[in-house]
Amino acid sequence: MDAPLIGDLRAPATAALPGGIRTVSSVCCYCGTGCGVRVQAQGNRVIAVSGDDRHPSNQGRLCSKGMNLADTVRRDGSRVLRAQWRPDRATPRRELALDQALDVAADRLAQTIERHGPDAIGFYLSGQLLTEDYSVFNKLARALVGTNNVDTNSRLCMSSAVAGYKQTLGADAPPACYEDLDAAATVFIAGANVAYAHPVLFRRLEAARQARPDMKVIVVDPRRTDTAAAADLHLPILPGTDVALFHAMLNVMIWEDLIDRAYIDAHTAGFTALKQRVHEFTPRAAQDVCGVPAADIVQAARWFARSPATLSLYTMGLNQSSSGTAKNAALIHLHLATAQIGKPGAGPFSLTGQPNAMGGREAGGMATLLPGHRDPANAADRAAVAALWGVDSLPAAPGLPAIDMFDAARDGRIKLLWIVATNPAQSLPDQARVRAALDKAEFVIVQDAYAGSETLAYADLVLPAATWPEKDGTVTNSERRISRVRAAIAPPGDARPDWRLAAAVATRLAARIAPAKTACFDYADESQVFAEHARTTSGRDLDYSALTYHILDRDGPQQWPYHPHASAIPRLYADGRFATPDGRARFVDVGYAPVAEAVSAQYPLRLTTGRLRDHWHTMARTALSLALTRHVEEPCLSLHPGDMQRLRLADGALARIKSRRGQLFMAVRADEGLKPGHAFLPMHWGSAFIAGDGINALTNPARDPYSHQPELKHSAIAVEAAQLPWQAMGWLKGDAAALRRALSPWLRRFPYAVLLPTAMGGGGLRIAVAAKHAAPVVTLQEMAAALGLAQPHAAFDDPNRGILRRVALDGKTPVAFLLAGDVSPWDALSAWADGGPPPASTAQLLMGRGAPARRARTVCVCHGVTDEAIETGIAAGLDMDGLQQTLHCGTGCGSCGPEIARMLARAHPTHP
Ligand SMILES: Nc1nc2c(c(=O)[nH]1)N[C@H]1C(S)=C(S)[C@@H](COP(=O)(O)OP(=O)(O)OC[C@H]3O[C@@H](n4cnc5c(=O)[nH]c(N)nc54)[C@H](O)[C@@H]3O)O[C@H]1N2
Ligand SMILES: Nc1nc2c(c(=O)[nH]1)N[C@H]1C(S)=C(S)[C@@H](COP(=O)(O)OP(=O)(O)OC[C@H]3O[C@@H](n4cnc5c(=O)[nH]c(N)nc54)[C@H](O)[C@@H]3O)O[C@H]1N2
Ligand code: SF4
Ligand SMILES: [Mo]
Repeated sequence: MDAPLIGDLRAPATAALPGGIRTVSSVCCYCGTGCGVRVQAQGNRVIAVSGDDRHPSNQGRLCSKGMNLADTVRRDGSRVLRAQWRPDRATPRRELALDQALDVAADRLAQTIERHGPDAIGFYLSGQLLTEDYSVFNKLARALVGTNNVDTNSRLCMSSAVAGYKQTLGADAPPACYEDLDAAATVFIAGANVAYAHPVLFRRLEAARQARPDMKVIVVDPRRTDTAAAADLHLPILPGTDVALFHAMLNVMIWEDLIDRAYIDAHTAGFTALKQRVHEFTPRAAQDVCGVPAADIVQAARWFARSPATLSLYTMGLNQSSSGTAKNAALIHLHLATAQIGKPGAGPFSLTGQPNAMGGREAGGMATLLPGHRDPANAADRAAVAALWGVDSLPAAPGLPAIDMFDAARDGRIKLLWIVATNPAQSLPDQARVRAALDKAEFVIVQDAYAGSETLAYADLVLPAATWPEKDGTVTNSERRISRVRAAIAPPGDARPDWRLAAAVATRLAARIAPAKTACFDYADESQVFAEHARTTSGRDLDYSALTYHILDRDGPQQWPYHPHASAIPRLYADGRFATPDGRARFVDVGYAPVAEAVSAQYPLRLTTGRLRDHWHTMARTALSLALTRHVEEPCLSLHPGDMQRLRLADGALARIKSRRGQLFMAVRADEGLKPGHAFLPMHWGSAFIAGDGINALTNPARDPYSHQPELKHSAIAVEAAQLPWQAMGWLKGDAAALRRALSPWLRRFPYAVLLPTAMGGGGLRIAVAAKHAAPVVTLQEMAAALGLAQPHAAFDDPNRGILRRVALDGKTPVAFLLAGDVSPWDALSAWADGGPPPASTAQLLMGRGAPARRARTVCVCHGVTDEAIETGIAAGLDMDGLQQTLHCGTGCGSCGPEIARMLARAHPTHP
């Protein structure tokens, strides 16, 4: 095992001329759209990434994140390069050789199994792993360790979609494909902000609308997102009430005879009971529950049912809910009742979040799944997989889904956690509980690629992982399309592909506990792992047992089910036969249940959380790119302007946000896209970037009874003005990763602190404290020293008032500045540091005189166009074409298009 582990990964997957530039076809490592990319590499550097116009899923398009991928492949201190270990918690971790680290892992696993049994071990994996990674981890957990405790962050993401499909259509298979976006007449988007989260699909939708202007787009989202703003009909529902809305739409369809009785009779079961149930869900009744006008519900039902082809797109607004499975089922019902499925342009299309959450579902990468869409609770399924894996049997005891796995660690049932390619100390709800679990577990292995993750702080053993674009394997995207991911460069340091680390530990563990199983993990390369995995799909609904790397290399990406001599199957269930024993789809008699945590006098606001356009999750990668951090530089809690007024909070003021589980301090921002009583936090900021336990300190771990998915989309909170009158902001030009390391210890010292990685090509820090004088002055001197501002070029100090303002220049441009006490010159200084013109007088600027320039935000990343420039253009009378021609904004990847459209609509309310 040692030879392949150490030796063969240095050569990239494509043939290369020494020293020359080579191009490798691969897939973007972010969202489940699964865009094909061409990676240009030279030596061990990635020099450019562009869209692959031969890839059927994106046809050359990329969004802002994909366009800036090259910028995030860095070696300058952002990566985990060596294994690290601590023999006990009192000792700091030290680096050790990879071989030794693998032995430590095997020893601890063997010990834990011996002392506490296999179910004292939990594997917590990720939808960002490749199918090959999942396969080996899954086999290691179930066939060698002997536990079903192998779950993934897809539990926070796709598990309600899985449960919804299985309950209704019989199998976890999204029936539609991206071509359906071109063919749909009505697109029903529920709980998805496609403009931000699946931008390349949104580009395709925009193009389809342009080609067919009578297409109708309906968006169901409590917030007026850029996606909702572009819709023909926006239903701003109260969070958590989707089931009532969908039931009411079905009620209208039945009442107005818009259902397809022949289809229902021929291809479904269970309609009568559901019909009874939805009887009481009149549009009026739903209006009261959902907060959406009854007339709009009727309109949505008519557009949905009467259109020749209706496609639904849905994601976390449905899935991340204590009734996530019911929401999925209730939406799928609408398709079954109107026969809007199995034909071009139609179907319930769950968009996948992570790049390979689909592959994980296929490979059995969840406690509740086995490879090939099998069920660990089913003895025949277990026996089939055991036979395929060449072992006698698989464990029968149910495995723990994510939240329960961490609860089990917290109460001592799980002793050893192995966490791979996910960052639970930021992304799981109720961080106090999660962090207690990580503290309590006897041994925590964290296998990560980037050095900044919050979870690393809890690791007893760190295993250095290779990451995109250093890994080879396969991923499946939302439309069931399997693509090859190809390495373009070698991993740095001791970093290794995840499956190789798993296989190497497995080999060592087998030698200790089950020598006969050693051979089970003897794979020469990825293609062998894939071949073994593909066999598990044979005869199953997703069958791609005939697919090989060779075919993928020769014929390009392929959709499943894949049969080599049949034509592709772009959409499922065209014949009305579903994946149930009798071939009939099921209507499930589900009721409406409100969110788990109601608002109260003490916690009167409804908090929802979600994504920003240019950040990815806990920002391991996106925080390294200056271009990507410029769209939204600082985290904010968005509130309705009326609520801000009531709470006496101005734009940018600091607030204290509390839930029943935790609190944090954050700046607030008015957002007219929110209804009164609602608040929104981006999910991206954790304790690596802000003071406290991150945004999930607030969120609720209540979960869906079927999918076990937590309700990340709703918690009750209270907001009040923070009593933190003294603020300081500092900035230093330089290497962003090094600055981040230097500045991050400061986060723990203040109630409010935000790190601004990459700000203006350096690193920034904003802090606030309650004390007005003594403590801050000490802090100030320290901060000035840390920023190299002891001898600044220009200074304005007034220690008695706790005010200090300093700038260091290199020639005529700032290289560092510090503002304390009153930070109002920050915007002007940072505009200057961004490359803007120098002020007439630095001294005047530091005294806070002259026009306080607002720091502009980059809307168009491709052409560096700011909101200010766009607003000026709009004020001068430019329309979308004019803005594109003069400023070029929106002419690159197009991700900023919806935002520009919205800015135009705001300026000219009559011309949307
Ligand atoms: N830029 C970017 N793109 C990403 C990601 C990223 O981190 N950044 N992550 C990827 C991943 S893993 C995922 S899972 C997807 C997620 O993709 P999306 O689900 O589209 O994104 P979110 O912002 O999490 O949530 C979508 C919307 O749900 C709404 N919502 C909240 N509560 C409710 C409700 O009760 N009902 C309804 N109908 N809507 C509600 C929110 O207001 C929000 O606008 O994005 C993927 N793409
Ligand atoms: N409040 C709130 N919380 C949420 C959500 C929400 O909407 N609201 N959304 C949830 C959803 S849908 C998701 S998917 C999760 C995502 O949450 P996480 O999975 O925790 O987020 P990431 O930042 O993607 O974490 C990936 C980690 O893997 C590391 N990594 C990157 N590439 C590799 C690799 O190839 N190998 C290894 N071993 N490591 C690698 C990165 O450095 C990073 O630490 O967050 C969930 N949490
Ligand atoms: S839409 Fe953007 S983030 Fe998603 S796969 Fe395509 S380029 Fe990557
Ligand atoms: Mo996700």
